[in-house]
This record gives sequence, C-alpha cells and structure tokens, in this order.
Amino acid sequence: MSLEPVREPRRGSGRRNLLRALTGGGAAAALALTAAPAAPAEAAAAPAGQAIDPFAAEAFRAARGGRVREYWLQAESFAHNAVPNGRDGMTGMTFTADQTTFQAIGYRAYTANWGKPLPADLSPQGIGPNSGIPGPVLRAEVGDVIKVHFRNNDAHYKWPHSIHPHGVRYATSSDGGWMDDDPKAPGTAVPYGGTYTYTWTCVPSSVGSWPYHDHAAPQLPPRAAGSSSTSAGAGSAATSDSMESRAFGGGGPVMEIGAELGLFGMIAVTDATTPRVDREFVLFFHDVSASDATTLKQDLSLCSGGAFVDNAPTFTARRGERIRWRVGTLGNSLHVFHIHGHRWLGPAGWTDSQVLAPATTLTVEYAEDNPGDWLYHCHVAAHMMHGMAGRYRVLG
Ligand SMILES: [Cu+2]
Repeated sequence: MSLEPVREPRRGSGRRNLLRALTGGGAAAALALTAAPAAPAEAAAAPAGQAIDPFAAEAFRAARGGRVREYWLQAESFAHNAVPNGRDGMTGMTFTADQTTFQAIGYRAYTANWGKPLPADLSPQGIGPNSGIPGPVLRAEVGDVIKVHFRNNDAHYKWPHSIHPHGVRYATSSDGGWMDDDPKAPGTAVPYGGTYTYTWTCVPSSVGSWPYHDHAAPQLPPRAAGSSSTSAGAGSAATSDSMESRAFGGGGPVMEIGAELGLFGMIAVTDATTPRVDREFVLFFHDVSASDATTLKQDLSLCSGGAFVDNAPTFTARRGERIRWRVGTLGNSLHVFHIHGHRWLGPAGWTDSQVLAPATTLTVEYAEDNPGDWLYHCHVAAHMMHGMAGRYRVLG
C-alpha cells in the first residue's frame, strides 16, 4: 500500500505562512557535502499570501545551484529487541527478551565507500541515532541533489533490497520500486552483496518530511519454527491471490517485508522559509506482525523500532525551545499522532491529534512552554496497547 504523502499546509496561505515569514531562518543540513556550494537555491515557495498554481511548472532549475549531498547507506540485518527493558512504562506489563526479539533489517549511514558507520547526530541538522530503525535522516535543501550509494549487506535473510523515496524528483532508474514485469530494472532489487546509486533532486514541492523505504521484490517470511527463510526472489512474485490471502494469515510472499522489518527512514527537505528549530524529533509509527517476524510472540506496534513507554524513544526538550517533529508511518494501519499537553497548528487549525495513513507524514512545530513528563502515542487504543507510545520529557 502506498498512498501519496499528506502535503504540508501550503506555504502561500494562512497563518502558518505568516508564522514562517516571521520566524525566517532555514534549517541547514550537513552531511558529506560534495561539489562547490553555489548560490542558494533560486526556487522557493510562493511569497506570503500568494496562491500556488498546481499546474504551473515549478520555477526550478537544477543548474542554478544547490549541492550534491552524498550518503552511503547499507542495509544490515541484526537481532533487535523492541522492548529492551522488558516493561511497558504505561501499563506495567512485562516481557521477556525472547518474546520481543526478531531479526530486523535497517539502513545505516557510513563514511564514503561504506568505510565505517557515521556517529549518531541528534541535532536538528543531524542524521539521528543511525541505529538502523529508522534509517538515517537524509537532509537536503531545495536545489540540492541527493545521491544515495546503497549496499545490500543483509547477511541474515540475503534478500534483495532497494530504496524508494517519496517527495523528491527522480527518473525511473532511481525509483527503487520492483515490478514483476521488469524484474531486472536497475536499483529495484539490489542483491545481497550488490550496490546501486540513486539520484534524487529536491524541487520546491519537495519541502517537508517524506519516507524512504525498501520496495524490492516480495519475499516469503521465514517459517515460524525459525528455519531459514525461503527467498521468493525476483521473478517468482506472489500472485494477487496469495498476496490477498497472506493479508489474512495466508503465507505467500510479502511485498515491502523489508520495510516492515525496519528498512525505512525520513527525508527532510528544507528551504529558506523553513523555521529554525532547537530540537527536531523524527518518529515513525510502524507495525511488525508475528507472521512476518516469526520469533515474536505477538504483533507489535512500534515507535521508531521500540515498543512501549521507555522502550520507544524518549524525546527530551527544554522550556523555551523551538520544536519540530517529523512523524511518518509505514505498515497497514491508520494512526493518530497525539502529544499530551501540547497543541500545534495543523492544516485545519490548532490540534493535538492528527490522523496519518500508511506512508504519510506530518511536520509539527511549536514553542515548548510546558515542562513535565508527557506521553506521545498513537491514539488508536489497540495500537497503544501493542506498544505505540513513548515518553516526551520537557525540562524546566
Ligand atoms: Cu496507530
């Protein structure tokens, strides 16, 4: 399932734009910049108060400047315990490691030529924890070209993988979406041990938060007994019948199973109107089913790889700081992003709960003024009970 991302509120209208105009700034990204920085990207959002014409060609010329932002990403498989402290800080439920550990796959960012893993960088310009789930935050400004050098080192499953981006502009050769009618299309099913380079351009309509994720050939999950997996491989994709039955517990190959097991991350594109912030939190709501991650004792609803309060990421801020959340979702479910004790300006006015469908995103910004320990969670009660909740700590 791949729906179009929810667009950010249009820059050219409303109060949000006024806020942006007042705050100005622009979050600069920095990672492995190559090529000479040229003049700032010419193209940008429409001036305040000016309506956007959806049919107008984007006022954008890549030659006008921008930089090449190179990322070296590797898909890696690893044992992952989604509940490392064994306890849900909200309900008090307890878990053992064998109940909540599965073989995950994640993207990690490396120095050039996959030399060594990049250190964590939790700053508003950083790649994040770089722990695998989610993958590194890929940052760029309008006018930049993102080049992702990808290597598949999925030593556990040995499945083909890819990277499919949302939000940026690219040729089909940089789409990463596998299809049975062209199973050898470049970059759509990079084999174990293989490499591929994707090239994506950040145009004015790329501003915002976008997911990227594995979109390679469907694969059969390992059998429940823990025996080694059977690879469906390119060219032996599921029929639509088996896909459908699998959704109800059938057992055929699974499309985007790599993304389910952790191969996803966030693209953050900014422009001159993007407000400067002191903290930026990247959060994914996603699901892992026990039928696909067969060592799990139950389906899990996760926040960036962790399930349940104090296992899901704890995000920390201070009173007086300017905060941005980039929230994304993947999987099969609708989610409702909610933070206790806080409100922000959404497309329809002030809100504290917003609905997200699979593969859509949300960019939330506010000034922090309410110290304390708060919950953030999905407000679908069943998801919260399966782990989709975490702690938001605001220091005074
Ligand atoms: Cu939910």
